[in-house]
Amino acid sequence: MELVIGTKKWSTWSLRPWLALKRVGVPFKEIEIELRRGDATEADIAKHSPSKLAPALKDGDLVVWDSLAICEYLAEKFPEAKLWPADPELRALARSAAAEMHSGFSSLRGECPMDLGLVKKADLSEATQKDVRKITERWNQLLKRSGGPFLLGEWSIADAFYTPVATRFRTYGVHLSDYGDTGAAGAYCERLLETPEFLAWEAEA
Ligand SMILES: N[C@@H](CCC(=O)N[C@@H](CS)C(=O)NCC(=O)O)C(=O)O
Repeated sequence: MELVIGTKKWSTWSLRPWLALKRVGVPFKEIEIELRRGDATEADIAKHSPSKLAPALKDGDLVVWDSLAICEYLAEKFPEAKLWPADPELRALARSAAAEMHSGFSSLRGECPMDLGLVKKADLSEATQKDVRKITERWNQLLKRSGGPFLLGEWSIADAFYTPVATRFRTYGVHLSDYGDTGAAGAYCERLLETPEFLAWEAEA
């Protein structure tokens, strides 16, 4: 298998399936394409994927694009890796959380882009503060339900989707205690940034 990814320090979308593939544990080839070069980036990604966006997974002559679709493909192809929780209710909640991240929190995403080489105190807009409050509430709610240590118990695709969020909080000096956290969400945020898989990505970024 080959995973086409964007520049590691910036590409939140690429980080998610990369973490999932590392959890699966099968060898894969990585094709890193430099982002933010306009048409040149698009042309380079188009050699691999019809979406012209990173990430894309190549498995034989099959190309799967979009981070969530790639994670779902991996979960089906490697059921023993347990990329979603085994319990149907926890699995439904994990899918809800991943989908909510995939389609939402646009203010946070726009205002606080992932940049693993940056530390910067940011004055967050009202809309982004609202996103942070909602994420804090969601993390606390789900951690309480599952008992942790990850969002829905054992590490799952939902955690892959929130790892880039944790890097944004670290980069922009966002303290979850200022947004209603009583401790669990902040500890979870740190836990996401301490997994061996994320540390390996960061070391290569
Ligand atoms: N919803 C897509 C989004 C993919 C996406 O926007 N990828 C960005 C990189 S993170 C990209 O390829 N941008 C092209 C560029 O920077 O020129 C997914 O989840 O895979």
